[in-house]
Amino acid sequence: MSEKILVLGSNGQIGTELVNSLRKAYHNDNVVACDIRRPDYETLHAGPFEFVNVLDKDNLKEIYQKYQPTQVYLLAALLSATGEQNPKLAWDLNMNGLLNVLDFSLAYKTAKVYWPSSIAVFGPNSPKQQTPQYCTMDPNTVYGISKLAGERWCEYYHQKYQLDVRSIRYPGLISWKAAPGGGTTDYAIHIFHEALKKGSYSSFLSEGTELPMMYMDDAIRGTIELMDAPADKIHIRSSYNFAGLSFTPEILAEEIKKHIPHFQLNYASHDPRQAIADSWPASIDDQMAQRDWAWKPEFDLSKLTQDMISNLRK
Ligand code: AKB
Repeated sequence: MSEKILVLGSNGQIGTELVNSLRKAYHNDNVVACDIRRPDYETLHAGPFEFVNVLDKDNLKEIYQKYQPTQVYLLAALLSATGEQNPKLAWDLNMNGLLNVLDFSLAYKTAKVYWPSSIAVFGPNSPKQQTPQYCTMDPNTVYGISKLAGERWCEYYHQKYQLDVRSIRYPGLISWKAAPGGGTTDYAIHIFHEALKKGSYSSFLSEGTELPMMYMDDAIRGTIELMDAPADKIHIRSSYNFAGLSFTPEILAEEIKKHIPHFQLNYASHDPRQAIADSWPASIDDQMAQRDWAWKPEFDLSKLTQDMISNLRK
């Protein structure tokens, strides 16, 4: 069967790279980039693009009718830091966007749906180190609350209606192609840009703040591997824990210094993102992703740093 894939929220940090990878795998014409904003020139001219607002049911219906998608990736969301600035909008977009897509995917018999969750589903009472798949979850950001509720909806649609919906709890994603979208982990991207531009960076997260992170190449490969896995291997229909590496700002700075010896890291005081980071895990136990679909990251800190710096220098 030939695939027709919709990527909703295609202009963001993940969407930009996911569309490229899916177009390589499934041919440009079969992957429809969809966003409320016009994409960059390359994405726009490489394959189909549609203006889509996931909160507009008429708009979504038109797109499902036109393309009859076999796979839908829903990436449109407000992240942790921007979500705190506009909690009601974050809830509306993250929750009603998901419910709309789950409903239309059922109605139009979409074979597979992908929706990202996040380490933000964990909270201050979740275990900090090697946070397991199942444990206390008490998120205290609207983003985390919407992701946890979304996970429950995904499992519900799978159990009640047999919708093949799959999901990953992303850690902070590090990439150079597209700008990050208002998250708590964004310091780990800004630091590279500022190191190259100014030779110094003032981190909004404090020394010792250890968070789970992953290079975008690993995240995209893992996402496509999960979507390609046979349905009977997918035992978790809420969302999979998914690990790459963990580091603190000072550990990352030491690695950057190997390439930019004069680089200096400073710390800004009193940033609201610190409280969010403090409520999140430091590292993640992803043994279920390893077991079910053979997940294995390829980028350690040294490889990630080298790749970021060489690409940003170009
Ligand atoms: C954020 O910081 O909000 C995101 C995430 C971890 O989901 N990068």
